[in-house]
Amino acid sequence: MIWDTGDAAQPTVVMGIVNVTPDSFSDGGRFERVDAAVQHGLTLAAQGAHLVDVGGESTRPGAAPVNADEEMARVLPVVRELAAAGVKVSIDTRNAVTAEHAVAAGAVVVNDVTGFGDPAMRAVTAAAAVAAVVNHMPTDDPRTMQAHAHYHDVVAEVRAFFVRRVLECREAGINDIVVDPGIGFGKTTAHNLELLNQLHRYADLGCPVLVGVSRKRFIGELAGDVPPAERGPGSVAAALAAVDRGARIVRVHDVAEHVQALRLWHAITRT
Ligand code: HH2
Repeated sequence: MIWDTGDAAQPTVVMGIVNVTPDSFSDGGRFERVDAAVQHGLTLAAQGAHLVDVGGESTRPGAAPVNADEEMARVLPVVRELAAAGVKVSIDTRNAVTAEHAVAAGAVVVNDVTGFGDPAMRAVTAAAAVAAVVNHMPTDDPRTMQAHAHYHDVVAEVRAFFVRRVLECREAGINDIVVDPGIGFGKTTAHNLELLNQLHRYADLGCPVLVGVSRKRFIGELAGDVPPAERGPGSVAAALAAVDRGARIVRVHDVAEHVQALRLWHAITRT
């Protein structure tokens, strides 16, 4: 089972982030080369990541879109090599054609930040019989998503989206579905905090909950204008709060730090 760590002492699944992009907000450019990205993925796996999430397009607010050919040129060799090395790979893409080739190259999870609104994305994922991460964002376009950060009740609206989209994914034939409230995707800091604090309200959906808070802007803001590379402690704190409220999977840059924190947190809370 992909969402089962097999370790009762540390049951939270840790998804390590490998960005093969020149412009990711926190580590852009560092892992642009294929071999460096593969090496980084192997390092994260050795540090205790249960799977690694490979992405070729930055989705930070205002990021430039990447066409699918360019995206595939970036990610497919990385997916292939990591999968061949025995690492479980998730493909972070909003393009069905990229997802299709990535699962053929060995990816076992499709992580679509636009939340599987594209029927082609649902069809590709169902045909490959791999898992889907359904992320919430209020519009399909990362460039304009912050303009859509308006909700009457953000927790309820995201929940309604999950109910609808999980049903559509099931109808398309996807069996393994994870939901993700999309922290930072068309959300203000207040929305992010409310979603994290109310995460337990998604427990009855029957899907594991994934949360991605690592190094995000709201952490820098609340910590007092801290740049991305220095947001590790705040990221760990936010991840633990999410796990406390039911998150099964955390998507993180700093794997070793999170694994250590999770071991301690679980040891204390199950005593
Ligand atoms: N966040 C980012 C990218 N993909 N996928 C899911 N399911 N949930 C998230 O919260 C999430 C995600 C953004 O973070 P990062 O990959 O570090 O940055 P960038 O998009 O700039 O590459």
